[in-house]
Amino acid sequence: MKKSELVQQILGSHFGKVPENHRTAEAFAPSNIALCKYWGKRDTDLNLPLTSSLSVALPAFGSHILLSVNSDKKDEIILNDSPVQSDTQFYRRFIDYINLFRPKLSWYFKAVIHSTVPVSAGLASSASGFASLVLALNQLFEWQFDRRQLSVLARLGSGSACRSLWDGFVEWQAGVRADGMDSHGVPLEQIWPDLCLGLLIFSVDAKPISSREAMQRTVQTSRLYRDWPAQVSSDMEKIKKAIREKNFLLLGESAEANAIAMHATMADAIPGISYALPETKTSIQKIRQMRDEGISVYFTQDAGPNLKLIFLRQDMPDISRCFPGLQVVQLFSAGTF
Ligand code: 2P0
Repeated sequence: MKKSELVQQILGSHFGKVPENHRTAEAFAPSNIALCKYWGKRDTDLNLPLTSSLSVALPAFGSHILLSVNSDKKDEIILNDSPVQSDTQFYRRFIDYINLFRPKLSWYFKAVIHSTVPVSAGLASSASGFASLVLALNQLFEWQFDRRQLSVLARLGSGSACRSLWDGFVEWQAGVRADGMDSHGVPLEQIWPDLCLGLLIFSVDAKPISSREAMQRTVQTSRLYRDWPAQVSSDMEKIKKAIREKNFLLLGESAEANAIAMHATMADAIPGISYALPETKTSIQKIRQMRDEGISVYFTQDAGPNLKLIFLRQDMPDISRCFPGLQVVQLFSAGTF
């Protein structure tokens, strides 16, 4: 099934309808960091994953959008106060997505976006971007869809966006259906106020290879990828148990092992893929050394060189001392420390 057919099916009688009130819709969605990663698709058009994944939201980092009808007869995107040029990948991805919902060819959108997430830095800017956009579309067109339906729609923009419709822990259940209607985020009810995440940013430059391309190459060429689904099943169980029981050691060990296994599948792809910078490697060594000294800190790494440290609030002073540039994010009440 093609993306456009699926959107028509989901929108039903809303499809092609121009809203009566031409007001401005406003929405915010947080970024999210996976503790159990999404890496590999069973359907590249619908962004259907081969395995489930689990993330935690970063409420202080995300995308805020004002979406309205543009009377100027052209699509217009303003990102962080600057117009986005039509020859950029950002513009094309945004317009390709919004075309799925355009009620008439003569209908144009204006989107004013403020993102507090560095674009293309492995901090999931597309996740909060597409999630906020779908929330705004839901308002503008008065669909009144629930979050799970919106999660399905956000996934069509970017897989990880389906986890950005909620705060806190969210499981993206892979689902089995060919149309992907059972592949969406499901929020976990547990909260963990003492859990902290620290961002260790070494570079905000665009990645040498997009995560989309990297995961596709990994699925197609990496022999180690054969073991990935079993690794995810086992890590997912451990991470959910750790969250239920507030067992920090189990959470840290399982999330870190999951990230290491994901990067191993990439290294094994042909040609091999590595996102690490020298600073990534020395910081990983430092984290291991800190653990040897009794400080409970773990890391996860996405499709980029930056690291996200996982630790408990009580250890924040020690960890901030060892990593002076660390940006600590509160996960269960908005703000940074
Ligand atoms: C994740 N990543 O679970 C994993 C870990 C990167 C590494 O989700 O092709 O931008 O748009 O579905 O969502 C990045 O992948 O990819 C990602 P598409 P997406 O957070």
